[in-house]
Amino acid sequence: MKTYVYKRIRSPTRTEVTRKAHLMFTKVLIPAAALALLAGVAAAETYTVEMLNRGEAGAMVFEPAFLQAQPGDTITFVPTDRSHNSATIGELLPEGAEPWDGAINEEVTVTLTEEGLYAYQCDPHAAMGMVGLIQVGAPTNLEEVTAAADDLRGKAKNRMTELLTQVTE
Ligand SMILES: [Cu+2]
Repeated sequence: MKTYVYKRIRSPTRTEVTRKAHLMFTKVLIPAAALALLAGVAAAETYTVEMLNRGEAGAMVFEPAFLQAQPGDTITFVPTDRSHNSATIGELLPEGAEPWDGAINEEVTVTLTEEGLYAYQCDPHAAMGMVGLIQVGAPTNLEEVTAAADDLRGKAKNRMTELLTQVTE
């Protein structure tokens, strides 16, 4: 007598279905989320500010002297011409923000994480008006910087006052 062996074709059990969904989650969805996160980080902008003997605004300038950025953006100050530096002015930066103090002829790169205004200058040429302003997000310290701009020496006062008019609330 012949015996037939039937191979049972079974439908997936509940555990298998759950397992498949789990694999889908770990193999597809988590990497997708990670990529989206990475894309968010990569979206941070990088700006370049040149230090010049002469620019569109006249002699001894940062160009652009006013910059609007977002938290996490990076700014590089490039010593295109010699004998300049970039350094924050006293306390004229947002609370909790890191000051910077570049040496003469030094290329400085800063990542700005705190919202507010960052006022900076070139030490040897500040009185000639070589100052700059960066707005990161909302101008949280606008009052302080506006009040302090009055105390700046020489042409620095005029230029900083002009830069402050470009701040948007
Ligand atoms: Cu300078």
